[in-house]
Amino acid sequence: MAIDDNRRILYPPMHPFDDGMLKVSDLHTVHYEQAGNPNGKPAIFVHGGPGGGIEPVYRRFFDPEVYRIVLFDQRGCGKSTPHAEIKENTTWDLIADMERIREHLGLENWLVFGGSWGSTLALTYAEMHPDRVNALVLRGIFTIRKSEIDWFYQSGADHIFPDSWERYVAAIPEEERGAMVPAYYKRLTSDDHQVRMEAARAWSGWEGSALSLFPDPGREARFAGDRFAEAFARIECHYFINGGFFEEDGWILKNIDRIRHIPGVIVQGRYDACTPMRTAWDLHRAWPEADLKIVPDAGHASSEPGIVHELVSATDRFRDL
Ligand code: STX
Repeated sequence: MAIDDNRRILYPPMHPFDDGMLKVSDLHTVHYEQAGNPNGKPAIFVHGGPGGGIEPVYRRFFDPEVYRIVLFDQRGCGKSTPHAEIKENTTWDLIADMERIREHLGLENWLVFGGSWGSTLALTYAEMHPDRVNALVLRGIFTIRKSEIDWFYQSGADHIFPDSWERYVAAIPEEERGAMVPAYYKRLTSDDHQVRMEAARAWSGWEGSALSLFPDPGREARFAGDRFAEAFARIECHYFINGGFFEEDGWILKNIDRIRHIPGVIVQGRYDACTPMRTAWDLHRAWPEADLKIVPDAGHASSEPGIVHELVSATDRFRDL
């Protein structure tokens, strides 16, 4: 298969026209921003991790003349407060926050866009509130099943990235390596700040090293930076040890009938080592009406050229919906 050199690229950088903080509980305040056309078609960007926060580049998956782009930092990360807080922080809290943001902005429904953990949360949100979703654009599909967590944090991805894996396991004593997520959880929730931060840097550095087809040293360094790492590692590990707070492993796929009528695009990198294509394929089998776009020369990251092409093509395609 030839690589298409007429690939779509991101829209130009843009500034938000609105930036706000919404108090969602006694403990948590969530940061959101809006960019693009204030009277445009609403779209919400759901970031990954959980605990990854938003970046200015995420605005650029949408045509700013067409879309009213809403982005938010999920509980405990980005500019949301308190930073790295895992209390009152579950999938169901985040879904309630999305509804709070939608109501706060006076929006009836929106396009929901999410990659990786963002696809997990976008799918769950849609299954809980199908009437609020007019289209789904999903990338790097992750449904937080035990098998998916095991692949990246216990055994699987180490066969592809044994070099960075070595640094990930080095933070845990040998006798605890049979259960890496619980071993990390213990350290990430330690009262000792230094223990917490060492674990956070190792956990996040591992994930940052394994996301794209070609290495991106800048990303690995940013992931291992203290502020990002603390929220990302603590919140991810908290969600994973709790199975995403679902009553049943595989809940998202089992409830797919709730959303099969919604127009959807599934974008998946063939060489995604973080959320391997198995899950996108399972989703495609369960939801054949959605359009599956397999990118032959990409890993996990939303920044990979073939992934950008498919994501921008998808938001363009849904602009008249
Ligand atoms: N975690 C995958 C995920 O959602 C299982 C993810 N990994 N890195 C990211 O998200 C960001 C690049 C968004 C931080």
